[in-house]
Amino acid sequence: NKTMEKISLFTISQYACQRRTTLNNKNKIFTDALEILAENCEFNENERSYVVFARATSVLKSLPYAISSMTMLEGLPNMEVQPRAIIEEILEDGKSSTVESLLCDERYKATKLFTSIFGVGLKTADRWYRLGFRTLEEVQAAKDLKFTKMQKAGLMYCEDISSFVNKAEAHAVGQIIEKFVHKCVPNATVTLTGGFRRGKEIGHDVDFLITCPEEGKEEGILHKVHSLPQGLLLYYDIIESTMEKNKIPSKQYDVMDKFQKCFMILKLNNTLVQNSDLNFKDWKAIRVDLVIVPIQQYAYALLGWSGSRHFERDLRRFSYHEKRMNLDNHVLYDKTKKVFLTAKTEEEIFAHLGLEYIEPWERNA
Ligand code: DCP
Ligand code: MG
Repeated sequence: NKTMEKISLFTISQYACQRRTTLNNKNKIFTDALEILAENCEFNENERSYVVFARATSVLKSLPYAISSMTMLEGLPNMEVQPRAIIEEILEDGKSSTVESLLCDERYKATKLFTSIFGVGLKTADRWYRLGFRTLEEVQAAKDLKFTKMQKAGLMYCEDISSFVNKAEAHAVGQIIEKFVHKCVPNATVTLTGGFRRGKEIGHDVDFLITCPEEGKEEGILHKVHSLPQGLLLYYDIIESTMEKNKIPSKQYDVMDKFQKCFMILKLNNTLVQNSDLNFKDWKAIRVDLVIVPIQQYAYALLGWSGSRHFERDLRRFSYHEKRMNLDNHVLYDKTKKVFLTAKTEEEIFAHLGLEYIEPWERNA
């Protein structure tokens, strides 16, 4: 066992896409703390520090053993001064005072609460904070706040949505979506992706990719969502595709893709939910994302939507810096050979990049 540890110390890559990271996290006490700090950097739009905390977190998640002393960090990649200081604090006191005080910080708490609402991003959260709001009750009671249609729905169902979706609920939603899609196009396929594909027990939403064997047949599906059984569709917003043919992925970390998609809130019946007023109801509002993918881009879309976010970020970074290739959710472009590399499966994409295949449940980086 000790030999195994020594070997892994020297072979751990700085890239998450060259590590196998299951949900069996042996360093949760550290990664929970570091993730809070990373999140706060995102709130402050401090990209540089965000990356430092996120990379250290991800390395710790991949270790097959628990860190129990500072010397065990030697030889590990991405362990910079800021995360090291936090790890040291936790090793000494069992907790980090920096994290403890952040958890009591007014702005952090409000930003966390507000951005948890569907339709509320950093800009809105910050505006509400500067207007003096600290709770959702205050926001909802405010006389002259204007909400978008999305935010109204987000606020209306915030209790259900923030309570997380479990696996059984995700599968039940999958059956509803599949039935609807097959009514539109009988041989279309619906694939559960996102965190649930990585084996997670809970998620903040349920993500599905929809594709058809014959290119083009998938195009009309989303505009029929209103034909879902009466009352199930609590909210939906269709984003039209902005795809261009033979577009070379421009930016290194282009997170938003150009597929047609639908952000919705579905009513899932027959699940008992207890609300904060201690009343029970027999349905739950669930956030669902549907993504429409042309078959030639399916492998890239599946790889891109399976996450984790950090795994995706490092896949793109690895492609760009180590292979001179640009990767996004649509294509892979080889800048040396000046060609687009086609792929039918995720395995082929890893092979194009010269990477060992990493299974979805090993991408919890
Ligand atoms: N993703 C992407 N491009 C987008 C949106 C998401 O590449 N425009 C990727 C990154 C995520 C995955 O798709 O890992 C799914 O997004 P989620 O935000 O739903 O994240 P998860 O499903 O991983 O986590 P959660 O359990 O919070 O839903
Ligand atoms: Mg998800």
